[in-house]
Amino acid sequence: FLEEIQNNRLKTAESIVEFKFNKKRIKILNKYDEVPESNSEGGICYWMARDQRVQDNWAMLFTQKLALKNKLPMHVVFCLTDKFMDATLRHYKFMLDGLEEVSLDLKKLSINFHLLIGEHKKEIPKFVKDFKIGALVCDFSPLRIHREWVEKIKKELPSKVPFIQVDAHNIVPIWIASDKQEYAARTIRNKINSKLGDYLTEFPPVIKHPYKPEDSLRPEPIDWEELLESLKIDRSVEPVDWIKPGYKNSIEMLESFIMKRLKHFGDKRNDPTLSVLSNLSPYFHYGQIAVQRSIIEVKKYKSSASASVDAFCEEAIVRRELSDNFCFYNPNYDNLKGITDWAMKTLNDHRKDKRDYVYTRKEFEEAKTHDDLWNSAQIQMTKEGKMHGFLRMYWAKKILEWTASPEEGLETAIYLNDRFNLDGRDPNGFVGCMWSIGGIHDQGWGERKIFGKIRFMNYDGCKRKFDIKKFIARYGGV
Ligand code: FAD
Ligand code: FO1
Repeated sequence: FLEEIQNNRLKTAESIVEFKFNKKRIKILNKYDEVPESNSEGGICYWMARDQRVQDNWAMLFTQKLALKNKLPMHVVFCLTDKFMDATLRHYKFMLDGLEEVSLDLKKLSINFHLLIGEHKKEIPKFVKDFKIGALVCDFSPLRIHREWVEKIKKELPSKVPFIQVDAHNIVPIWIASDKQEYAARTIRNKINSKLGDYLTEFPPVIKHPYKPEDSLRPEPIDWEELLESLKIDRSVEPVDWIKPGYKNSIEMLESFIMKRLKHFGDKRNDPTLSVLSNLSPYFHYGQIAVQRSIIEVKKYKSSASASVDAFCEEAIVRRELSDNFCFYNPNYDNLKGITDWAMKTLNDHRKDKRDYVYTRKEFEEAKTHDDLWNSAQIQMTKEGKMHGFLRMYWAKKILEWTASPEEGLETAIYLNDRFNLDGRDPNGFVGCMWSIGGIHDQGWGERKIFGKIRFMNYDGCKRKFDIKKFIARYGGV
């Protein structure tokens, strides 16, 4: 797969210079859009954050395009902070192992990789000044932490340095897909699918960079082991070993999905006792593989597995880009102020309903509820770092039912999801929890205790869908 993909990139274009880069993927964040002649000798810099990969990365490609055009060197910087949304050892290990591969891949392409440690708002502008950077490129995330980084860096940048943002995560750039918060998948689906002809293209290759910086500007060698040791992070959540981080492993996971699981995806993706899912979400979250790459490759099997290919595209394009849309246009994407009026009203109408069970966060975390299926799903998440997608809905909805208030329910679901799922701290996660508990992107249903009109799910419903005894036996959530 790796060679075949690289060959297809080379067939598309020898390099980004010949490739017609779609300018709608970029947004000029300050008032300059040309690289100034003077004081740019240090080169062009890509500040990498969400899309942690070399190839198939529009932000990386735009950086190289600018550097080649201006005959300048190219730098990539990543700023590491140990205060990232309570991420634990499990998450930092997965991410740093992937970044180590990025640094090695960039070295082979004569592109410098610098790992900065500290606050983004200080370290990035400092790097731009110290290295006489002529233009700064960044990638895109709708989350407030990233948007604050961008805003603060923009204020600190030397005035002449252009600051350009590229949406390297979504296939249809977020600002092209829609200019407002969408109501549901059905209202964004056509807005995205009708533009795939323009945006779902092959990628040109990132090539060996011909312009080298002066020797004094060489990056420091990185001791990755020592780096992980030095982080002040919560080490009580262990790394998992069933999924290996990094670009090469993500392509292998894509290949195994296509070869072994895709054909059942269409009709079996909601059965947690079967191994049918792509298992790509951890790689998507850290940007170690491009969603666009996975779609290009999966679509090649349209003729032999049409329903599965359509289902995968619906999830990985429409549902995922709907999540980015929600987080981008709704500042309250992770709290109940962000849900619709009908949903808030219905939850308020049932705020005083008697809860048959109420659990503490610790009891939830330790899978100590009365429900063996819920406990098994929790154990799958804490042990494997990835709960099956179908069970995440049931799991979150039960937390609404077994906490004293919807606010506490939502906070608990987001906390546990982000603490244990490798793919946590992601727009999909906030939207997944807000859909389950706050009914976003959903309609109202028959009114019931506690839930009001929020879609209800229960044990018997799961029993009808899959062999819950088999799942419970596997995870022992008695
Ligand atoms: P596959 O079924 O193979 O799907 C492939 C890709 O499609 C996924 O990687 C994802 O990018 C996208 N996708 C699939 N289902 C959804 C969905 N419901 N919404 C948005 N995109 C989707 N996803 C995360 O990435 N991080 C999270 O923290 C997260 N938390 C969730 C919490 C709850 C309560 C719910 C209901 C869903 C959550 N999801 C989250 C969405 C979904 O469950 C996961 O994306 C999916 O299970 C990841 O596994 P996979 O890649 O093997 O899935
Ligand atoms: N991005 C960073 O730029 N620096 C970090 O230190 C960092 C840590 C981190 C830990 C867990 C995790 O799930 C993601 C993390 N990210 C980090 C990546 C983050 O997803 C992107 O920066 C996004 O742009 C933020 O939305």
